Amino acid sequence: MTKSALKQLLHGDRLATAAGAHNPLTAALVEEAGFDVVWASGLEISASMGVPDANVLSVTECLSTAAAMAARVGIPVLADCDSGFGGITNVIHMVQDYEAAGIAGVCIEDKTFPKLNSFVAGPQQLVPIEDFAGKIAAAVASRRSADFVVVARIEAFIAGHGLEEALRRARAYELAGADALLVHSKLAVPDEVVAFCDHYTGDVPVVAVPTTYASTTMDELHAAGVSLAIYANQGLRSAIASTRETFAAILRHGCASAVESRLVPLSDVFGLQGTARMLEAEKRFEQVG
Ligand code: SPV
Ligand code: MG
Repeated sequence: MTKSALKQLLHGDRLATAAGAHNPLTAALVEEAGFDVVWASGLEISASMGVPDANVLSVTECLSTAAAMAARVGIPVLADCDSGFGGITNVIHMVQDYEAAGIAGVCIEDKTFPKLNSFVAGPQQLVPIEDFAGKIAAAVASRRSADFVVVARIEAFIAGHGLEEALRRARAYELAGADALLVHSKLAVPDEVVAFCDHYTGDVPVVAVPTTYASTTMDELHAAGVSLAIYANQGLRSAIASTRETFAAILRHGCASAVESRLVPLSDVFGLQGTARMLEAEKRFEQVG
């Protein structure tokens, strides 16, 4: 798949799906499972480094992780770039670097820098509409190819504003050239996202992250008008649950045999690492000389 695949997926007839990843291995699992897109999740990447999702990691760390994922998978990688790692100049360099690294697109959100994960309790700070529209325009103007996707993420609902504010921001970001609008919500029901889709009259595809409204189905999201659903952190959370159980069981039983039946065999790990491919290449090229 090429980079333009992400744009095609956003404009396709069916709901496109993405899942969160934090390294090339988890990106490979996203691809293997059959998702269309890897979401290089800021939450997952920062959690995997044991730090808060609050711009503690630098743009260089986030970029190198997303680039390593893009190098490993054949499906597009959409990189979560928080609020753009600073101001307009940061956004310009960010877009150039992410595009050069083979990443299919970036998503930036209309929060202040440093950002705070949307689900952390407490106030969330938005930047003025014009400021963020400027960042979107800068991102769009800085890409080399129109295939590189710029997603504008609206945090109005997360920050406690209503539909009018979300729609006002949607119009401004669309006008600034956004390729898609991610409308985020932390409700346990999809009502904000559905209301947004019902009242949004623009032309840009809508992206949703059904983390808290987890029982909303893909069919329901598609019927509401969502083009891309991002399952942003379920992989990480299942890994934490499973690793915890495994480690506790080893200590409880005093040996690892008790957990063996629920582990993947090492051959599975070797497969994900491309070991057979490596051995085959060594055999082929050793005989050249
Ligand atoms: C992420 O995966 O880092 C996201 C989605 O931005 S959320 O955590 O829901 O904010
Ligand atoms: Mg994030």
